[in-house]
Order: sequence, then structure tokens, then C-alpha cells
Amino acid sequence: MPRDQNLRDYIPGGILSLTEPSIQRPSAQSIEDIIAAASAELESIQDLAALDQWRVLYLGRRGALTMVLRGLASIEVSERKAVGALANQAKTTLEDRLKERVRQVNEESLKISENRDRLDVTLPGRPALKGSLHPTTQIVREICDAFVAMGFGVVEGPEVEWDHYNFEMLNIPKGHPARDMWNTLWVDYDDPEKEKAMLLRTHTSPMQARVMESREPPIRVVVPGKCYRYEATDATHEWHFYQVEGLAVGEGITFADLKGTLYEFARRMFGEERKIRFRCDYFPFVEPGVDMSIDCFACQGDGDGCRICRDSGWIEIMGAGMIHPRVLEGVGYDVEKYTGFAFGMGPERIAMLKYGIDDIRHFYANDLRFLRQF
Ligand code: FA5
Repeated sequence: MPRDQNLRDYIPGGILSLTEPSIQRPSAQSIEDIIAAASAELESIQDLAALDQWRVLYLGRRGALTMVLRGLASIEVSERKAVGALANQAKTTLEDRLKERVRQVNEESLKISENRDRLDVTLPGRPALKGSLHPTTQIVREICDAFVAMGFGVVEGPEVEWDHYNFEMLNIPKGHPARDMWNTLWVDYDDPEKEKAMLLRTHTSPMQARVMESREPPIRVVVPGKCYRYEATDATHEWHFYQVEGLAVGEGITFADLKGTLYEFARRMFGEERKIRFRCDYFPFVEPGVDMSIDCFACQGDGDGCRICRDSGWIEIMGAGMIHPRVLEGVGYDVEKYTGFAFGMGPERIAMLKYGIDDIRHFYANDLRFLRQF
């Protein structure tokens, strides 16, 4: 880019004749003209780069004033002294004005950056991003609170479990057809039949034996925790989900206690108006065994064509029953003295009922639009 064109960007109305300097035949008038033009331009310059261009243009080696000084030799000796003094004076004047302008430009740019960076404490703050508890965590806590209010304690157990506690101690020996009910994710997949096979627990029931082994009746505990099953997912089935196990053991505990406890729980969770159904069910570690269902929130129990309850009008939320004497014997309890009940429920299914969620897969899809509603 030619030098003068560059300069015109910086200096509006710059003196184009000065961009191709040549040795001038100096006079007092030409020096006055240079001072006037240079001073006017100097005032309009706003940045240091343009000021340097200005310096080169007027005071540089081939600048306008330098050319005047070089031209002194071409004028009459009689005029030379006065014009020379004037030219030197002009040089000092322009140098001083340049210095002053540089100071001003520096000061102005400092002020601009100070204003830009200043912290305005009166501005409203940016709202902090707030997280919230996952809906499963909220419902697990709500379930536990309902049982704590009825005198139960809360304990937790391992998610990676031995076959021994997940099956054997629950009256489900190797080869027992009931093992098919829990599609197991084996950790020791090579040999699930070996003596101490390890798995991801398929339910929270292994904690029944672990708790009973570690303490004497009376026992009243709930056990919240995560479970895993190797199964296809649909609107009501996940391959990883939570359960809350319940266990009560003591003298003289009957099936009426089990029903009373679960009715009270359902009343607290769902209100008086929700319908509850107990049906006979089979779990090898309880006798008798039941499942407990709530009328479907989606079709209000009609069932007809409902994909949530699969036409039944009911959604099963837990299995329950009186603890099988073999389980009590297995942990060394006196079965003549002690009886008890146990139950295991799915918190996600309970949250679905409570909040009208139509698909269990929403819980773990990490979609914030879903999660932020809770
Ligand atoms: C059991 O797991 C028994 N351990 C429950 C039990 C405990 C019975 C104590 C008797 C005494 P079941 O497989 O039905 O049972 O599961 C219990 C509850 O867990 C179900 O009612 C349901 O609410 C929930 N659940 C089961 N499978 C899934 C799944 N794939 N996805 C989400 N929730 C599930």
C-alpha cells in the first residue's frame, strides 16, 4: 500500500503535496504554512501509530521541515540566518507539540480502558445456576421418610453382591427355576455356577440376610439402593433401577402387620383416594407372597388400550410377604420364636404414579427438560 494512502486513513485531509517530499526553497511563509498544516493535523490524530506517521511526515529524515532546513543553502546569505532560525524554531515547536499530543493520546486511551474495566457494583448480579436432586433421589427419600415415621431405620448394602446373598440365602439354590425370574448380570460370567460367583445385585433382598446376620430381632429397616437386570427396556422396565427393601422381624408379627404397614405407606404416598390391590405372588423367600399394585394413573384403572398398565388397569409397585422359615433358619434365628415380613418396591414406578410420568426411561436419559421439572 502506498505511503500516502496509508496516511490518509490516519489524517483526514492530510497534505498530499508533502507525501512526495523534495528539497524546498525555504521562506518564512512556507515555514508558517508547514507549522499551520502540521498543527491542525496533529489535533485530529487519535492514536500512537498515526502520531508516528505524522512525525515521519514532518520531522523525519525526508520530512517536510527537514527538507526546508536542507534547502537553506539555496537562499540568499542575508536571509539564510533569519529563515534558518525560524526553521529551527519550527522544528522545536513541532517536536514539543508532538510530545504533548502523545501524552494526551496516552492519557485518553488510559481513561477509556479504565472506564471499560471498571467494576460496576450497582449492576444486578448474574443468577447462579442451581442444581436439584434427581427425581429418583427425591422419591427414595420420601419413601424412606414414610417408613422412618413408622419406626423403621435406614441401611444400605453393596451393589456388587455374592450369589450367596442374592440367591442362596433367599432360598433360591443353584438350579432353582426361580433364578430365571432375575435376569442376572454376572461379574464372574465365565462360571456363574462356581461356589462364590459375583454379580450385580438383581434386587435389594440380599440385604435381608446381611441385616439379620448382623443383629438380633426386633428389626425394622428399609434398604434403598440400585439394582441391575439383564432385560429389555420398555415404558415400565429399565435395566438399572432402584428398589427400597423393607424388613421387619420380631415376636408375633403377622400378615395383618404387613398389610397395615403397606396400607399406611400407600396412604402417605398417594393419598386416601388411590386404590390398592394385593394379589398372591411367588417369591421363594416369602410364604405367603403377594404383589401390591396401585390403580393406573394414566387410564384411572380402566385399562382399555393403556400402554402404561398394559390393559390391566393396575401398576405393580412391589412384592412382599412373610419371611420364609428357611431364610430365618439360614441366619440362625429361632423360627418358633420369630416371624417377620419383607417387601421390595420400585421407586421409579412410584414416581411415575405420583407425577404421571409415562415412561421409566426418562429417568436416566439425562434430558434436562425432564429433570428440571422436579
Ligand atoms: C423383587 O425384586 C423382590 N426382591 C421383591 C420382594 C422383596 C418380594 C421382599 C418379597 C419380599 P420384583 O422383581 O417383582 O421383586 O421387583 C420388585 C419391584 O421392583 C417391582 O414391583 C417394580 O416396582 C420394581 N422393578 C422390578 N423390575 C424393574 C425394572 N426392570 N425396572 C424398574 N423397576 C423394576
